[in-house]
Amino acid sequence: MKHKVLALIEESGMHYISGQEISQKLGISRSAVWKHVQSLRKEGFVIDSVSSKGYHLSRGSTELNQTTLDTVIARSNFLNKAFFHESVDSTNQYAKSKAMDFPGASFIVVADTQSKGRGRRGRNWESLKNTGLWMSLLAKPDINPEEAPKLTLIAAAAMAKAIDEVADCNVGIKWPNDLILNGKKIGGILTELSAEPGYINYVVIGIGINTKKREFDSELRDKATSLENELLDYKMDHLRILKVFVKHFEMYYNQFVKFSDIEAVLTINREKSVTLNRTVCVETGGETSIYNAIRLDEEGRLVVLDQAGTEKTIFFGEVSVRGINGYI
Ligand code: BT5
Repeated sequence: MKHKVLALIEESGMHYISGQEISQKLGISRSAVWKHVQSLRKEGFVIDSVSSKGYHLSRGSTELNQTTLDTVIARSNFLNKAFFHESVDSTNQYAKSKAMDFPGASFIVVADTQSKGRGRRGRNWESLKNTGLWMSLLAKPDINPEEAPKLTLIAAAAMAKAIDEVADCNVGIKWPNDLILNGKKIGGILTELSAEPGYINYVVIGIGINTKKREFDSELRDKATSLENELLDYKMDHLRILKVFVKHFEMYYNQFVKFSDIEAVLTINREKSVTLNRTVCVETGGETSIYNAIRLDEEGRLVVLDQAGTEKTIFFGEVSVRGINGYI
């Protein structure tokens, strides 16, 4: 309930909201509202109160914790639950372990650190404490399992836009799941599916974003970077990135699940692509082939040209883009 009180005070922005209005909207007494406000103040929220006007948030928290994560959920019409942890093995793994405990629910899991963060195909994802935003969304969309890879494109578009807005930069997308800044990887997406033929039990979309200024070890130095490493003016603010991401994700997700429409998502993926018009190596079944990437089709698949000029469509398989220098 505390986060709902906070969400209402936050929503009123520059204006005061009366204790009466909060108590009516949430169906609790005015003294209960007051107790929640007191408890929020203890957590560092600076909430002014004026007897004839009500409450006003003069300084919110920028910290991402269970309370602030709950306010994101309170505003969402898609997410029902949030789990914040200091440490987990993997937020994707944790989300999966909770999938059956909350039938019908969509939820978000965030952790400060992961001891076994994972990339695609069992690869490692380095997730040191307080160096990045490590999160997973679990949803139960009523779509054909074959459509699930589109959720990676939706997450890429929503996160790239969120980071652009919050950190004032221009994030690129390396098809289908890498987020790129200044030629290096700042983030990756891992979408995992539990399905039966024609039916999705749940899908988990895991996203990792490097935010904090830091040195990467020798394996990652040439290809990984973080927002603070690249952007002088940016100071890590996971809460803001998450809020803006959820807003965009929800919009694209609803459009997709309700109307099978990913047009806006494709436009962003095309505009932000660091893959198109480049030479790409495509690895399938241990074999690597070289193509020219020419477009994303209406399903979000990568269309390439082989050496003989014949078009081929890539959906699955590994794509690594060959650059002259650096990671892309
Ligand atoms: C990915 O895989 O890029 C998907 C990464 C998803 C991570 C999130 S964090 C929250 C959630 N919970 C999880 O357990 N996972 C998700 P892939 O395309 O396979 O890239 C993996 C490769 O990226 C590794 O083999 C490394 O080379 C490199 N890598 C590892 N850690 C990195 C980091 N922190 N930043 C940039 N690159 C990294």
